Amino acid sequence: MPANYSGTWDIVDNENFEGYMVALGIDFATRKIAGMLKPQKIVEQDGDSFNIKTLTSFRNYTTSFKIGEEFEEITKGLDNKKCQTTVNWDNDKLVCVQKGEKKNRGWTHWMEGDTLYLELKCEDQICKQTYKRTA
Ligand code: YOG
Repeated sequence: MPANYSGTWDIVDNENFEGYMVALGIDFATRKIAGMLKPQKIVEQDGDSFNIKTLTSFRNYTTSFKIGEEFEEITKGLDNKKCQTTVNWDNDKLVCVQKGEKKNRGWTHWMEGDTLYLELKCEDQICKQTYKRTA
């Protein structure tokens, strides 16, 4: 049985989001707005099938995937790039690789009780986010 990430999660910590956004090539004005946001994640999971919504007052972003199946991800409303994306289990961690223009791009999720962790990486930057379950 894989871990179940389903739930509603609110951000409580966001370390080096600025560096991650710079690495993605996000312009200054957009970074200033984005840096103020308090994203909420809504995860719907059925076994190896996922729908992850990242919701904010500025923009929303949704991705759907099945574990181990590469798909074309368009990061619409983020840096607007095309990636060949694959998400795999590493024990109970979710490990995403986003192949595309940017080197070393991807993210990892893991859970400890009612805390959800997310590390986002791009090139030499790592952003560390922490979320608490609210539903
Ligand atoms: O999540 O890949 O949970 O997709 C990363 C924002 C700000 C837009 C959000 C809107 C990167 C302007 C998605 C922020 C910054 C700044 C919320 C993170 C880019 C543009 C939509 C992500 C995964 C894992 C699932």
